[in-house]
Amino acid sequence: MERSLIIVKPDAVQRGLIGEILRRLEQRGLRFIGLKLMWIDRELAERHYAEHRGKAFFEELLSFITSGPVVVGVVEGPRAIEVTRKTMGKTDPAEAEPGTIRGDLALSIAQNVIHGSDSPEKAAYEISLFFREDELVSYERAIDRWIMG
Ligand SMILES: Nc1nc2c(ncn2[C@@H]2O[C@H](COP(=O)(O)OP(=O)(O)OP(=O)(O)O)[C@@H](O)[C@H]2O)c(=O)[nH]1
Ligand SMILES: [Mg+2]
Repeated sequence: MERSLIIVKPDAVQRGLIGEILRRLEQRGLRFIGLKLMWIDRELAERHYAEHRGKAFFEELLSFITSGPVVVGVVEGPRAIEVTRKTMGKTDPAEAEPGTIRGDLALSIAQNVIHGSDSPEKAAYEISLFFREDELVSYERAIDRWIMG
């Protein structure tokens, strides 16, 4: 079982796509064990995107992710990191396949509607940035034996 951090980015919140994006992950079978709406401040944004410090788009990335409220969540499931990334589609929506979140809902690499962790190490780090341990809820759904079996 793996966990991944997802962020419904400010563009998606403004466009009224929170439900649509969460729906796709939920219908894939992933189990939400943490979920909240928040406004990311600059300090948290810098820690979350530390790997991109020094890149040409770093300032633009920080100002975008702090430009409005986001929804952050933790999903759980077998190979949840890879499954989430495949469901999201490629980083540049122009290259993302139709049927993926970005391939259906986005056009611009700077405004690509969703974030998902890209490795188990990053997932653990990102989850700890956004959620306290007591905000994550361990449970099983009755249906899980038909999804995660
Ligand atoms: N403006 C701009 N933003 C970029 C560019 N490349 C990447 N980004 C943004 O930076 C984010 C992080 O880049 P990556 O971590 O490489 O891509 P990713 O893992 O698919 O996306 P995240 O899930 O958001 O981390 C991307 O989601 C984009 O929004 C770029 O060339 N220009
Ligand atoms: Mg990334």
